[in-house]
Amino acid sequence: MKHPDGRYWQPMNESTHKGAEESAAEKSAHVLRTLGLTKQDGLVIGEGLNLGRVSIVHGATGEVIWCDNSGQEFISTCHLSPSLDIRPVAGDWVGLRDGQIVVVHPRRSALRRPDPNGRDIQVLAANLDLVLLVVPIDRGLNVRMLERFAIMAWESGARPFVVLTKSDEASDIDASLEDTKSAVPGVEVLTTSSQSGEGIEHLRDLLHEGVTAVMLGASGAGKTSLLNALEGSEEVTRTVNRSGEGRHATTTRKLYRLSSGGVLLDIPGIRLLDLMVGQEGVDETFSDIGEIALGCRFRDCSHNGDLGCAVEAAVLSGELPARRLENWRLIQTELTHQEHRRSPEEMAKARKRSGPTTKTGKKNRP
Ligand SMILES: Nc1nc2c(ncn2[C@@H]2O[C@H](COP(=O)(O)OP(=O)(O)O)[C@@H](O)[C@H]2O)c(=O)[nH]1
Ligand SMILES: [Mg+2]
Ligand SMILES: [Zn+2]
Repeated sequence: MKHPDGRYWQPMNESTHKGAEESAAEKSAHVLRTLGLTKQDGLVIGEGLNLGRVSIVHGATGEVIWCDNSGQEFISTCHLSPSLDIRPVAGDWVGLRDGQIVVVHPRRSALRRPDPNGRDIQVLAANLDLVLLVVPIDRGLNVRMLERFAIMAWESGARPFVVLTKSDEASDIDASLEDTKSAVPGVEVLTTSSQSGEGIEHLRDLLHEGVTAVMLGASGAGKTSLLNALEGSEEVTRTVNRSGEGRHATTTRKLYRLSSGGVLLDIPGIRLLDLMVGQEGVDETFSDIGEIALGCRFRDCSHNGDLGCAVEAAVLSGELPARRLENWRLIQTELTHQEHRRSPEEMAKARKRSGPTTKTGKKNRP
């Protein structure tokens, strides 16, 4: 993204680069990288603005971690300019002028859920790379919940990744892994335990610099424990930047800079009712059904008593578990309900305002 007014920070200037002191541009770039800025964010807007990332928004103010022209980092509570046409959320990149959020940068992905009234869409977090689907397996896998988390993740435009938790208390890990693979085909899976430390190192590798992630999981799934396991031992030996300040000294309530370099945005625990259903997310999550459906006689086959239905034939032959088709039907019904509650015009407007969906996110597919 190019903008005539120039960049947030200037490209490194040769003479300052040669100097012994870290240039302001380098400092800013460093701070913004620790906040998760990547090339995909296309960080360009008008002059006289400072770039920052939103940690949390309360009413008419937002907490923003930002950088001034000298490359110094600040955390400020900023008013939302009345001229904003979009309400910023955690993870948004914003332009600040005189302590006010005056620009919300276009989002490259956004996690959404239906508003309590069911008519609007609430954006939970923006500019994500990774949505960790945090699901416990101490009492076996809740397949329906995982499917629904996956749909919501695919709808966000970010990459879903399954984190199975509490493996230390699971009686049959292999069965849960199998269930996961059939519930969300093609999505990567990691088994973890915050108790034994299993999978934690892998999770750290995943959450490296430049990656912004959220944990999508029910209350009690083990999200806070994972965060503690991730940070626990590393906190002590965390890297210190050249100015001598701890890189991760600043942890705000909703935006965590992990010792592994990535950024974790804290979102509320999700209940099944909150789940946002969208056709693209359903198609991605049920890609196995989609593939079999290519063999249905009619393109608009509803896989429900239709003539020449390959999906129902696959259930009869045992190729497709009956439960899988049942879940797909339930979700299709729910999708119709959600869409009826919102007018199509509202849906289109909300999408346009709140960022792209899987259409643009497909390139992130693992
Ligand atoms: N055995 C076991 N218990 C865990 C593990 N992770 C979390 N728990 C327990 O599960 C409960 C909920 O964990 P918490 O991290 O608070 O879940 P959150 O609501 O998703 O943040 C707590 O009692 C934890 O001690 C784990 O890996 N193994
Ligand atoms: Mg928690
Ligand atoms: Zn069919």
